[in-house]
Amino acid sequence: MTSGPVDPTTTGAWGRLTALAEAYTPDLRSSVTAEWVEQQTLSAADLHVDLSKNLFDAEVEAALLALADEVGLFGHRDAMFAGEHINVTEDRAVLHTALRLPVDASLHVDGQDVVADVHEVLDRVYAFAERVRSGEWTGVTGRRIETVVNIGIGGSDLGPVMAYEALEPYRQDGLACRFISNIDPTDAGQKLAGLDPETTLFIVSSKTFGTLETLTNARLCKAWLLEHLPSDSDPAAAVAQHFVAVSTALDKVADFGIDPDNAFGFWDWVGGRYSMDSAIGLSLVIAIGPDHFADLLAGFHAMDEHFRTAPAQDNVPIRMGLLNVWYTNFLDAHTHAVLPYAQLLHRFPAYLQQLTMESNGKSVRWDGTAVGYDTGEVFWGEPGTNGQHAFYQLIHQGTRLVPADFIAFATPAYALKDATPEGQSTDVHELFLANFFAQTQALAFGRTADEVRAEGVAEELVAARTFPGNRPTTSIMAPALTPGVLGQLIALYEHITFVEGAVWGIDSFDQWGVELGKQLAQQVGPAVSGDPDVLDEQDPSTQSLIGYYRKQRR
Ligand code: G6Q
Repeated sequence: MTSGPVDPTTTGAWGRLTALAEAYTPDLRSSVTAEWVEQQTLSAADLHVDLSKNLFDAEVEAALLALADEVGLFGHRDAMFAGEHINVTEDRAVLHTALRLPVDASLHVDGQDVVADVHEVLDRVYAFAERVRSGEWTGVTGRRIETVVNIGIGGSDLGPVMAYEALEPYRQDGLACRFISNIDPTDAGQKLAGLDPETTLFIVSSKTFGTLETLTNARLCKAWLLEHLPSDSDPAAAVAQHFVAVSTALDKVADFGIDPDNAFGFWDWVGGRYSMDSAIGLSLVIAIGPDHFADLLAGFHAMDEHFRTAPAQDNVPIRMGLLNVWYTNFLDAHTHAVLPYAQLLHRFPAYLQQLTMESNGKSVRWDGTAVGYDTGEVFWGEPGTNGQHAFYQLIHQGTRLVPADFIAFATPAYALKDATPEGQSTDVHELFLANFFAQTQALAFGRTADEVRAEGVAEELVAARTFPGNRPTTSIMAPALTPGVLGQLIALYEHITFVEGAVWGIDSFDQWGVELGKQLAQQVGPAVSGDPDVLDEQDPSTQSLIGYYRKQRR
């Protein structure tokens, strides 16, 4: 990286977008024509993406694409794929895309053959997973593993949990995963309850192997294991058979007592929140098997290739990322909803919260200069139709603009028929999808006062029952929620996040706020335990809160 980031507000395109936003009066009822829908429906691998019900027109689209060009988005994208150190504040390459390169690809970065390194670890992960799945790998008493417990937090937890839930139909029977992340002792207490130590395998997943939560939970689990195994079990053999680790700090793994032969590495060029397709996915590989995990990686790679090579106008991550910039910086949106019509994706919004908000929650550009514009929307969501009975009211009729992504699949994981009392049989997935289609329709086109009156609604209720419409949505559909499609969806949002960060000129790959949190807890800890000197060093509010805690604690 030779020159500094472009301040996007100094570009010609930014000025044009400002003027276009001032003059823009959306009317989706008239602008969503068949021709517009055809133009604005894009494909990326297996994803079918309809952008037509967003708030933009051809001029806005052209100005957004010009903005991408003027801020150097395309060069920045190519620099990421080539392994340049675009994570400037940590002086690191950003190469999660290398985790899913096929074995015959070629990429050398900082003197290392990255593809060979990735596949060497992947082969070990697959071989280990097969041993667990087949029952060849046993616990110390010779019984096969039935439960895998992943101990990790943040990027070492959210991806594996989300994908484990999403790919439930692909799991091996008789082999379940549990995930311990929180240092709230309730988490370990609940997840260990009912487990048989003889058939439990723990995976300690931590990039740094220095995270307080994970190391504390790992010690709790080790103590629990040794306490509950038959008393004649050899402790060292028990740890060796029941604990493995995933980390970039293999020396610290050995210090913990885990055999380095049972540790799986990755590299500092994989950010935590971008790591679920590295060895951090070990629990998932054991659950769904190497073949399905390979399909997941192929899905990621297909989206990478689309992002890397598709012309900007047809490039789904570029178009969606630029629309998010338009909403954030020109139409004053502050949040972005992701609404999967797929119960199996119930942890997807939580996963995206970390991906997007940890990446783009920054207020200086990568050279340290302050941004003079908003960055990083608040991402949130829940599966439909549950959300419809909760917060959709605000999206339909509230005062705030909430752009939303709706996600649905043509074929369901479970095909169930409902037999009505009248003897009719209904495909429940069609009832479900009818909601998906109807919601984006209602959000876009609303219901005018005249339409409400025509239904015979009393005049004094017409205003409350009128829907303004022009609420923007993107519809993302795919044939089914397969491992490959899940990989495509995750990579889509990784690259949307990249596009937004590139326009804003920020470093989307550091997380100094997270690091601060890790330090602060260590600093306050002794005060909580009653150290008067450390308590004295705290601010008055913290002293008072700790005082309350110490009086109330039973
Ligand atoms: C991710 C973040 C953060 C991280 C966790 C766990 O990008 O840096 O969520 O993943 O703090 O860190 P370790 O994997 O090092 O334990």
